[in-house]
Amino acid sequence: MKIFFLIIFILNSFNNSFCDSPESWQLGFQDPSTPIMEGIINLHHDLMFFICVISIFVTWMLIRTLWLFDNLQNKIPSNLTHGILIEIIWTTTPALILIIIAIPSFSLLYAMDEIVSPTITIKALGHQWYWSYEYSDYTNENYEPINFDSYMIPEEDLLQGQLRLLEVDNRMIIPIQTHIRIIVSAADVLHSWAIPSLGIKCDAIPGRLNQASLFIKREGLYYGQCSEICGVNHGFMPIVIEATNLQNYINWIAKKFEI
Ligand SMILES: [Cu+2]
Repeated sequence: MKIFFLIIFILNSFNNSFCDSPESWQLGFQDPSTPIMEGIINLHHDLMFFICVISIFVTWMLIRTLWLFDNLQNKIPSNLTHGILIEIIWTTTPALILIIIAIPSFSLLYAMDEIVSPTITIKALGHQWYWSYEYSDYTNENYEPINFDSYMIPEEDLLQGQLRLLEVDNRMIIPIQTHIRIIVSAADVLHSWAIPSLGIKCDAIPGRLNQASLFIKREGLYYGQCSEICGVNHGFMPIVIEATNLQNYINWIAKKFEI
């Protein structure tokens, strides 16, 4: 059995494909594709260190207290009611830990809000129950922007290898290594535009424009889902982003205008 797991482990370490969609029994994060998602994962790992240390310390204290609260274990009980030193320690230590946690947390929060002069602006609009995308930077001779709807592919139409409840008919295509601004809104009710690998979760609110910035580092297919309960088909309005190189992106844009 051990050898079996060892073989799986070795084979896995040779696997250089990325996890950009949910997997069965997955417990960890999907692989990051933006600097923001890398930051989120790093912050999670930093916090996990403090969580482990505090949990172990508190458990040890609880067990020790229960064990010693007994006249057989502890013949002469302590009659201490006040202690300045211990009060200082148990006030300053948690405060210090909170400050240590706050610094990377706030820097990540502000980094998420930063919009670095975007090259492309794309609008993502939530509907009951699909997403539509508008590339307002490019217009045809009638000043109409590129605009298309993105519906989930029903289970019976899926091709071999396609992901159930995650595949769409028209993917949102964007170039890699480019600063992109996403403007998120909704046409009817609340939705939320969320893609785990990109570290984005942006509420889509009717009558309001929310913005998020994107800088995708590698090519790939990124899968996300609506993350604000929006009605019966909430679970059937996935998001698929195809990140490709600049030339492919330009060809795709050009093709949109040929039709
Ligand atoms: Cu929804």
